[in-house]
Amino acid sequence: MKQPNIIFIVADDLGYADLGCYGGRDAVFGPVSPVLDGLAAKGLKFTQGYANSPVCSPTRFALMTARYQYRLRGAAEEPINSKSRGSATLGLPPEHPTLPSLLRDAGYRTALIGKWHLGYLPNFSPLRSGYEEFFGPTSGGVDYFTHCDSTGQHDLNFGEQEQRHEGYLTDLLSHRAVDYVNRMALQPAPFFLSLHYTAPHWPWETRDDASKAPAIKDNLFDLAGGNIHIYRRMIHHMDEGIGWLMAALEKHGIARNTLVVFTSDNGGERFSDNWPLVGGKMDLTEGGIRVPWVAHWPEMVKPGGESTQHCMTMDWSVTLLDAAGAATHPDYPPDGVSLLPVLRDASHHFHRPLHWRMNHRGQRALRDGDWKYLMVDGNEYLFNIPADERERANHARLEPARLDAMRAAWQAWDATMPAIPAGATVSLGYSYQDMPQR
Ligand SMILES: [Ca+2]
Repeated sequence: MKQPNIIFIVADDLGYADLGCYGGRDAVFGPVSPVLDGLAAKGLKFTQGYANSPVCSPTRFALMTARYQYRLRGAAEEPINSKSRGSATLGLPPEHPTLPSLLRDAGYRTALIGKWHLGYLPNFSPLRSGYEEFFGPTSGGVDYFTHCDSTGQHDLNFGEQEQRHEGYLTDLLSHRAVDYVNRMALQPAPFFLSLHYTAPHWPWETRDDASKAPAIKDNLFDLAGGNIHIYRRMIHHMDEGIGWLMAALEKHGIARNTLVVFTSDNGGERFSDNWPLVGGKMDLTEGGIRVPWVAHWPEMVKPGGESTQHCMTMDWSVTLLDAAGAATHPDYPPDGVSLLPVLRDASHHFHRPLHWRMNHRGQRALRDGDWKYLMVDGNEYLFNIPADERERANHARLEPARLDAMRAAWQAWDATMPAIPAGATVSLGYSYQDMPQR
């Protein structure tokens, strides 16, 4: 079969139920995500898919390397923050094979349009890690209009050069993605486009909120701003852009053999809807890690499918390589497992234990079959996820043998990973003092 084009779309801090197709409510203006809902209806939707981490940059390390992020020092930052500027260690090492470098070596044209968040110049950049083109911010969050990061530094780049543009970032990224498809459609080689939106990450600005930018400039966490209406509109702007992108694929007659995958890098933040899950960004409860996974690929994926296959970000990296017929690097064997059999047949299932750990609050988690072992602040929990997705009914005392077995399994996995390094940082945007918790 001809190698498919691949478009991998990542939303930033989008929660499990923010999209209509995952049970999200309509906004006052109507459906929040009609384009993505349509892709799910015409493609395959995963209901038990996870992010490799409940926070930005660690998940992105896993996406790029197809391995547990704990293997790399930079991924121990929760997340990489602006103090990492100039660091020679806190980033994705250029010599490490990556999803884009392996696809490029298999004949693909490659581009990252959107957020990088895997280390700063002069040591790290998308162009040094397999992308031929890059347009976007390199830090964890920027204002949608000034394109400045939390330190006030302008952070919109073309390749390795700073480049200033007028406009709302979500739209700039969407237009640039359409332009990329228009250019690549004329070439014989297949393409791999990573479209990593910053939406719907703070600050809370819609396309019509340019006047808010000056006040937000020194507080990108935007603790006095936002509401669910603004938040839903931000998602809608991204959804519109994905609609423009799909229209470009149709116009060039290449939609049929283009694999489009959509997900989020971690669970939802303060305005997101994670129902019925508990917790959010930074948490290993389901709300922090369970995310939407939609795959649209008419050539391969039958419409209307739904899969309960357990999977996490790095599995998708392997899946894309598998779909492209690209090899992994023998010195860097993947921890991820290909989901291509599930894309071919939504009823296909395989056993897939998934592990996480966080420096923040000493969190540990193992999802194995129906069960989940969780540790937070030294407290242990055992949940039957299909029966209790909300993780309120703790079986730890009821089933000590299962608890012991799952703890031992987590520890056996952890022993295969480097320890959390001394000096690894945890960065929180706000605390209980800023916002009441449940
Ligand atoms: Ca994020």
